[in-house]
Amino acid sequence: MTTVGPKLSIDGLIAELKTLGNISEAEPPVVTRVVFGEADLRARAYVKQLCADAGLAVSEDAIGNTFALWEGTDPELAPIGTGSHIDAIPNAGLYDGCVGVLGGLEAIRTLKQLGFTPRRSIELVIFTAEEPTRFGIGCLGSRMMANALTPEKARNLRDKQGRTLDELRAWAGFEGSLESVAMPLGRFGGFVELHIEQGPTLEREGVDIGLVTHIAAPASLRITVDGEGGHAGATLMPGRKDALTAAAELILALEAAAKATGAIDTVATTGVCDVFPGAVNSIPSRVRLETDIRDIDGARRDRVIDSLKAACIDVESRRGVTITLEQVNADPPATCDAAILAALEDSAKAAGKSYRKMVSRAYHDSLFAARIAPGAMLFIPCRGGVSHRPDEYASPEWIGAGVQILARTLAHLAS
Ligand code: HGY
Ligand code: MN
Ligand code: MN
Repeated sequence: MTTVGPKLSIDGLIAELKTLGNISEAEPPVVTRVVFGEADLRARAYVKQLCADAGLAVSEDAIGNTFALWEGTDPELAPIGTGSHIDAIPNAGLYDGCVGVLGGLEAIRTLKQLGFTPRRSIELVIFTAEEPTRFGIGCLGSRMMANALTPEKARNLRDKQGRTLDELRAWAGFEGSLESVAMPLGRFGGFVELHIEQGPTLEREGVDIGLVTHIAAPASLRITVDGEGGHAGATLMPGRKDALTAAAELILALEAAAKATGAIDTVATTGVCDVFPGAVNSIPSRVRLETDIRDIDGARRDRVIDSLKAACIDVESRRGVTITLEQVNADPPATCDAAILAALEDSAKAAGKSYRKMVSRAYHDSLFAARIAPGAMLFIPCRGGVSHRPDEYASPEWIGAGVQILARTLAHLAS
């Protein structure tokens, strides 16, 4: 039995994580749960029921950010928030996001079981669409809560089938004006997100808890390359305008630009490459790329973006193709709140857990929650640092330690 602090078991939490993981568009153990899809709705219903069973008041906003409130004795004070996301990219695992949502719920249940009474309310948040799969932009729910994406721009978001955010949210049952999603500064008295590290450091060093000081600055750009296409056999090589070989040059140029900064914190990936018409005997006439560029130093990341833009101009003129580039987002990095980090550090010490400070190379909803509240994150190890894969794994011991530190910290902040 894995316990949280004084003889409290998290076996129920481990079972809930497995149940949630089975709510998937793919065959378990593969987790695919794209926002506003059928599996997403079933997962939301499951988690909302767990929150209601725990005696929390559940509500949703116009795009499906979900709130589960444990009212404190002084409800006028801004609540202490915790939470994360339950949507999952294709071919993902059980723990990314879900540890922060179900672990946050477990921390609340543990505090209730121990007879703690919060002065400030404690609010569990399930952010809509942390993953960029559906609309190409990450942290949609928290981004709009922080007013970092206006309703006007949000209305223009479409998925690959051309369906708009409004169409999809209405289908999922979320009504109300997009203008109602934005929250004022101070909406939360503090925000703490529990998440798996999605990297190898904690496990490799044998450290129980990561205290996140900074969250890397993510940027995403869409590139469309238009060539001429044609018959693969009858079109001679001279004069071809092959969209895919042109795109291949851009993919390699992006990789080279990220490596050229010389900083280990600069990363760049071309994760999506759609080829049209996609027939073996037809020269590609159009290619759509989606690129992901990150760094904990925003200016250094932007220099990589500039190199990519320069490569687009060079390839376009040399190959006679037409290249259009759309910057989907280029967010600043977040600095976590020192007082909340200190509270997390005190909790780790009190629980006798080892910890270290670190940056988050993945982005999280805390990147935007930090714009409306003092916030910080705590990481637990994940096996081999693996994430965004079905073999993603966090042990009950690691999860138990994270829930215990979270519970202690929430109790401290809500007192
Ligand atoms: O891509 C990320 O960093 C996050 O897991 N969505
Ligand atoms: Mn993720
Ligand atoms: Mn995540």
